[in-house]
Amino acid sequence: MTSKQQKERNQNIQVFVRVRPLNALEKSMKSVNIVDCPNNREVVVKERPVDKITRTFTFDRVFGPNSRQIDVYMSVVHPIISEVLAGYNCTVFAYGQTGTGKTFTMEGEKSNDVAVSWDTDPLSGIIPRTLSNLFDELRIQQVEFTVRVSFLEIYNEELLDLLSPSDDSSKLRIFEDAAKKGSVIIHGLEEVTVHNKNEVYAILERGSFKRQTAGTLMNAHRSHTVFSITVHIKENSVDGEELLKTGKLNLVDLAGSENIGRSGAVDKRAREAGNINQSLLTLGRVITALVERAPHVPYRESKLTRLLQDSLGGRTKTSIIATISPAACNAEETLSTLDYACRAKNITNRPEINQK
Ligand code: ADP
Ligand code: ZZD
Repeated sequence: MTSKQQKERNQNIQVFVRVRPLNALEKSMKSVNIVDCPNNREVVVKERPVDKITRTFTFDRVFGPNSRQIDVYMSVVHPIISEVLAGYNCTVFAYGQTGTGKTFTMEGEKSNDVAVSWDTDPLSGIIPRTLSNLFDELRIQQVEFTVRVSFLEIYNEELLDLLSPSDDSSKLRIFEDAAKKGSVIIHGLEEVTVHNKNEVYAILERGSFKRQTAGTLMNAHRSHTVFSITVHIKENSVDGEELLKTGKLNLVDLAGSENIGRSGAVDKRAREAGNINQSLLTLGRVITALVERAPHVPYRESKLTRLLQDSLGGRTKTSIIATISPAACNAEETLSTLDYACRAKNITNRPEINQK
């Protein structure tokens, strides 16, 4: 392969920003809006409104406070569905301060109106939309397929299986996949086969219910959730040969990024309070090592980065959605998130189709 071809296969991580609307708390504090989205690629932060100092950041796409769930889905995830069906592995991360809309974006919420079904709910987020859209696409393509999903929580470097009927997650273990460099297998993880769209909602409900019941022990702000969808497709080529393709999509809702300072180090107060999130910290270090092209990348130092190693500098197509608040009172965290997201634009992956 020529070096030009090699370069062509390299693909930067795609980075998106979503700004949520000013919320009631911020309004009651009389905190003003300091974030402006002049067009769909730029976000401008009034760092010090008094002396008109602003900072401008550019991304693959910026979603303003009036953006809808469907807008984010159509720009970020819809194009990925065909990649997954072609046999690529893809990952979408949500990164940002607690309360800025990571879960709203990745999962969504249910409208109060009971007449609205989950797959037409305007508030439904990326996970339900992806499953609904995936089954539509598979039906159109008229191929033989299987869809499997898993739903995992990482809290304090422990794994919790959100789809397992058992309360015991101690049997979950991460193994390197000998057949595929950079990818891992989680032994004991429940992989639920979803036969059609009608089965989706009950499975999501089960996962979110289990998380809530475990949630009394776990701090939602500090846990990461990974929802994975694996699609196996059997196709007959023109000359009658059987073709097997596998694609996977990981949808990752990261723990709140507060406490991780702008330099990527843990904030001093957080450290003293024992609020060190090993997985989030290591994610930052992995990104730093990759953008600086350091010889050693510390993937093995946390559960999250071990699980998602292939998404960071590997063979997966990766996107990040950074979520921010528009309020002056959150300026520090907002700038920190935007700096982090900007740095991540420099990571390159070399996506490859899974062959059989
Ligand atoms: P996070 O997961 O980042 O902690 P959440 O998704 O829980 O944040 O969002 C915090 C609150 O803000 C929720 O009440 C949610 O409904 C609201 N919210 C978040 N993003 C948006 C948005 N883009 N539009 C409207 N409301 C939003
Ligand atoms: N964000 C909600 C779940 C939560 O924090 O519990 S919203 C979406 C993805 C994965 C799991 C659940 C959901 C969610 C839901 C809520 C309640 C019961 C079942 C599912 C949802 C919301 C809108 C459309 C479909 C699924």
